[in-house]
Amino acid sequence: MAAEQAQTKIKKILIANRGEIAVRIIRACRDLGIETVAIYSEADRTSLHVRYADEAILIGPPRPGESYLRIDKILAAAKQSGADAIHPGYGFLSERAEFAQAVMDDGLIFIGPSPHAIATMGDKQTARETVKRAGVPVVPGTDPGLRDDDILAAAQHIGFPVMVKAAAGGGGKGMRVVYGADDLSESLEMARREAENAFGDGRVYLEKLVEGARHIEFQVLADTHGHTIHLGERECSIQRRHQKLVEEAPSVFLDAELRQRMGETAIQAARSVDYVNAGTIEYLVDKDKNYYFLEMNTRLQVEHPVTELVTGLDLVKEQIRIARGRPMRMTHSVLEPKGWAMECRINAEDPYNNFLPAVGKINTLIMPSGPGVRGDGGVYSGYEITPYYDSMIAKLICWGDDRPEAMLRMRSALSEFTIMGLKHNIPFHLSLLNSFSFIAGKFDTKFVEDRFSMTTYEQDPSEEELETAAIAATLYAHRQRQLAGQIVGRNERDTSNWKWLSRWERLQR
Ligand code: MV4
Repeated sequence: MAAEQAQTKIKKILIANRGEIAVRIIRACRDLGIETVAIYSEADRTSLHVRYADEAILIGPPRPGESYLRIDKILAAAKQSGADAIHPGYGFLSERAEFAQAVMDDGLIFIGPSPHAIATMGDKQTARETVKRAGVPVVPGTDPGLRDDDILAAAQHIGFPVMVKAAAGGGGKGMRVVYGADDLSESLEMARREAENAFGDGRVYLEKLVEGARHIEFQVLADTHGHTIHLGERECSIQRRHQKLVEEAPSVFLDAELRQRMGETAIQAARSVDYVNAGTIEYLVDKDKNYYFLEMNTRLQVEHPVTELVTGLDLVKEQIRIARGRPMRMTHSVLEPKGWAMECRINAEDPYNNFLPAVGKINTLIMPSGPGVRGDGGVYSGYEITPYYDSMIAKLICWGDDRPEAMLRMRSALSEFTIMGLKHNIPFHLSLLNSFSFIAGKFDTKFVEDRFSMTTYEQDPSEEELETAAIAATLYAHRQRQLAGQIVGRNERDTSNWKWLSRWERLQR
């Protein structure tokens, strides 16, 4: 996008999305005095985004392919309503270059990056090449399209274990770990076939396997006046099958020096595609704190509120400001995050039954509140959860002065949160917050799948875990003393690790 682009008026925004993110965008528009147009499918007639927008247009049947993914219907709704800009939210069409292009071709403003940036970062291989050229560290590996004997030579040079990845892949699809030369050719064969079936593109390449890694991402923001800044990191390692469950900011794993380096690298990566608007640079960070670029997400993310709570910014308002061609208000890349924020994704799924998605009516919904507690939701008492869309129905985001306070507020808020009528994952979050490893900040992307159980207490934390947990406990006990007379966790009937930790702390003095 040209830096000298004229400032543009935005009076009415069409939100090409549904649920909590559509509601979130409507709220930012209200602050800015911008009118809103919701689109909805037949399954969403009674959804909150429809009720909250100034106008709402029915665009088709429940299935996304017939409604929220229909570019033609969305553009027709924009024309009908006289909207001058479209916000895509996340998911659906948000990372489709042809959608961004079609919006612009119709003379509308796409609130997001250029089609070129979306397309470049959407292909893993071009993304890897582009950021590598800009000096961004990527995992050691090969180019795609090599012959098997060249790949074998490369694997031996890199060292096993290696990972075979699909060039067109992403989000964990078409990946395969190879532990030795004997398994390589068979794995390549299978990966190519899988990639051909899934993406119509069978190109694969190798990377060194990064083991025990954390997933840490940096929020970036860039305007059309040449300013690119980062807003610090989000720790996203608590996930299951590539679905994030908890995110926090900052990450316990980064110190100021590493944060500085990773932040500057994130800015370089964004600049390498002349990025404009809000985006995220995803990194893998290994045990030795080496970091590698993984992907760039060219959209606003689900977990953006944790960054908002530690920076005090409204990222959706910043996105709109940038789309209007206005310069950013904060042009310094050094923005000290304040305190700690944590987000739990509240999903309609059964954590006791392999996280099976749940459908049905929410009979009763009580959202928690209180100091430092934010609930971003798209549902209400009486709302019917259908099988057509994502199982995430709300996000609970808590802020505290430090990590223990953020966790305490989260525990308290989760215990108030009431959803009746269908299965949900609040019990998962409560037991996670009671886990020594989680309290101690000792986890990686394999933690939930490999080492966490909702039904077994971690009775024997390692010395290292105990030590870190004890530091958390010390801060916790300190806060308890500050709040003299106030009873924390009254409703908690179990012998929670938090209580245990505070007893342990008292024994120390
Ligand atoms: C990796 C990796 C280890 N080594 N690449 C998963 C999703 C895709 N975007 C990249 N992914 C990974 N790539 C190398 N060379 C481990 C993962 C990975 C992962 C990454 C981020 C968040 C969660 C993950 C869960 C499993 C595996």
